[in-house]
Order: sequence, then C-alpha cells, then structure tokens
Amino acid sequence: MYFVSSNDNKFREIMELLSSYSPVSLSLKYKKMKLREIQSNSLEEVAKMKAYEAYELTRDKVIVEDDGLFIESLNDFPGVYSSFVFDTLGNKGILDLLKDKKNRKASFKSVIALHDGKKVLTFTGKITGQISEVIFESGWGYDPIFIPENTDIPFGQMDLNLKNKYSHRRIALQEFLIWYNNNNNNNNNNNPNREK
Ligand code: ITT
Repeated sequence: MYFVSSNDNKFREIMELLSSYSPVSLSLKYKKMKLREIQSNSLEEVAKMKAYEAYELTRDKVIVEDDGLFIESLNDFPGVYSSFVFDTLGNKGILDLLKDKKNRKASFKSVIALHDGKKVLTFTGKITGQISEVIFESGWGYDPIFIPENTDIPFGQMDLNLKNKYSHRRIALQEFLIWYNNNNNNNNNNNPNREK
C-alpha cells in the first residue's frame, strides 16, 4: 500500500506509529507528490478527492491525509485552508490575528482516506488544544504554535513518540488500522483465528 503526500513529516510520524503497533503487518511505501486539493468546506471531501487522484497515479491500494487547524475565536479559520494559510501567513500571521484574543482554543483534525481499489473510506482524528502566545523554535507546520490539551508542551517541542501520544494523526491512523486489521485477517500472521 502507498502513502501519497508531499509532506515527509507526515510519513515519518506514520512510520513511527506503525512500528509501535506490532500486531499490524502493513508495509507502507511513500510516494512523494503534491495532490490537488479541491475547494470544499469539508476535510473529508478534500481527502477523498486526494485518494481518487492518488489511486489513479499508483493503481494500488493507497492512503492519503488531509489536515486542518480550526481556531475557535477565528470562526474555525484556517480550517480547510490550513495549507494555503501556512504558506502565506505562516505562524506569525496566525499569532498576529490572535493578538487581542483571550480565547486561544483550537482543534487539529486529520482525515485519512483509503482507496482500496474499489471504494474510498475515511478515518478521522480530532484533538483540542491552545494556540501559544509565542512561536516555539522547533517543529514543522503549525507544531511551533499548537499546545495540545493535558500538557503545556507544544507539538514542536515533542519528540515523535510523545507527539504521537497526543496527535490527531495518531487517532485517525489508529481508526484506519482497526479497519485494516478487521479486513485483512487472512493475511495477518497475528490473527488469533488463523490456522497454524
Ligand atoms: P499533503 O501533500 O499530504 O497534502 P500538506 O503539508 O499540504 O501535505 P495538509 O494540506 O494536509 O498537508 O495540511 C494542512 C496544513 O497543516 C499544512 O500546512 C501542514 O503543514 C499543516 N499540518 C498538518 N498536520 C500537521 C501537524 O501534525 N503538525 C503541524 N502542522 C500540521
């Protein structure tokens, strides 16, 4: 199965997760490519369209991912426009927009879409947190300004393992892996019902 994305960081996090989910034997190949993102107010729709395009390219089972950062006091901006806003305003632009806002609540959402050769399915992970007052030094994307709930450490200052404990991507991937395990039992060496 392929994972198609232009973002190496996503693949790194997904591989770290797969290595810690030992019951799942899934070999994931990375195809680096920027897929088209349609205009839609739904991450699910964007992810599905990415999955159709990725399948046309690979002609193999494929997963893709679409993410969005939703900031409460900005009426859920940047949301589905997160990629464009990151490339244009960046983290500094986001902090400027929040300059006078007391409410810094935000959520991060990941939608993983699978094309299994016949149909497209989506798996979602959502977490809540806060936008920081300052831009922390390390991390990619919005990681330097996003502090997940139940910790005061921004994503940008977490190692892969710790980020995966909190992350929207981990939740979506876990959903996908549950589906994958249930639907690939015949090929799974760890299936307890498998004939020895
Ligand atoms: P694709 O090629 O997979 O589309 P992308 O980087 O364009 O990669 P998205 O459109 O899914 O990714 O993501 C929207 C934005 O959110 C984009 O600027 C990402 O860098 C950022 N982002 C996504 N997941 C993130 C995470 O876990 N931490 C920080 N920023 C993240």
